[in-house]
Amino acid sequence: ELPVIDLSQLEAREEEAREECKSQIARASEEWGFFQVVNHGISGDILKRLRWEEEKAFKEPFDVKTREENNYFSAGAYRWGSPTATCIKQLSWSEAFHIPLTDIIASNNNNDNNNNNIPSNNNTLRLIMEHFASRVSKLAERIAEILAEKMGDKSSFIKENCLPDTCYMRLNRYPACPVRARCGDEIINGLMAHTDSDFLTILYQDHQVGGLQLVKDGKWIAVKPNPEALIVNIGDLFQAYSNGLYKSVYHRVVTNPISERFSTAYFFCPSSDTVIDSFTKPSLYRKFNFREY
Ligand code: AKG
Repeated sequence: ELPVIDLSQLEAREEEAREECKSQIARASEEWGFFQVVNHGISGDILKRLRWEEEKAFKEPFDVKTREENNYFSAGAYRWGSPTATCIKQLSWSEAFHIPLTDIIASNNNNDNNNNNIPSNNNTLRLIMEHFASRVSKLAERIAEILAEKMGDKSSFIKENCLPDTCYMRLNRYPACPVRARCGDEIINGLMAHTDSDFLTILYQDHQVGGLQLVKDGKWIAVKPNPEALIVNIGDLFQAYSNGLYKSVYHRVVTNPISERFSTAYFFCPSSDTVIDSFTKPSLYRKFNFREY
């Protein structure tokens, strides 16, 4: 079973309990690349309201979601299917709003919206997203800080580079998929197998409808929905920064024939021109500057 870590232990009076909690986080990141956290400090009320608003946004007609001038967020946030898929294996049976955090923060702090082209409809969704983002970004920072500390990194590299204006949120909806189409051994996925390219991701997944699976010891394992928990996973950049210590593992979402499913992901990442150098040497990875390519 995917480890469940009680974050209230980080505030425990005994240092031993605090250190044990940090060790659990590091161990899970090494062995699984994924873990669940409970007592994470984000209230059930915020999560419930977020889900409610998210459902409402996805229920809008397709032409409203795709119309740029009438979108919830800036142009291009709404995505559906897999435009480049050439076979079932590459298809994602889902729709999403992929939103830079700057869209959420800027639009709410700027009532007349003069600085950007974000329309002012649906402020409740953006407001609740801002509440969620402000809390979840602190949680991401804290977990990253613990992981850095556990690998002996005393620098402030992650903190300096993963800022609210470089992070993203993604709202996902997976419609029920009654078709069990096949492509060789593959069936239709809600989200095709992938690793995340960020430092780390915090995911609020559906309380009832499962579907998230991850690779552990070469096998796909299903993550059971836990209403109390948020899911944390290591991204490619943390794997590179930790020189392979923490694992960025493949995960996917399988479809459900009867029920739709929702999830919300927070991607904790630096800007795309940040060069990641591994903390220990020799480095397993080549330094890569996106700007030079
Ligand atoms: C993503 O948005 O990258 C995910 O992996 C979402 C996973 C989920 O919906 O459970």
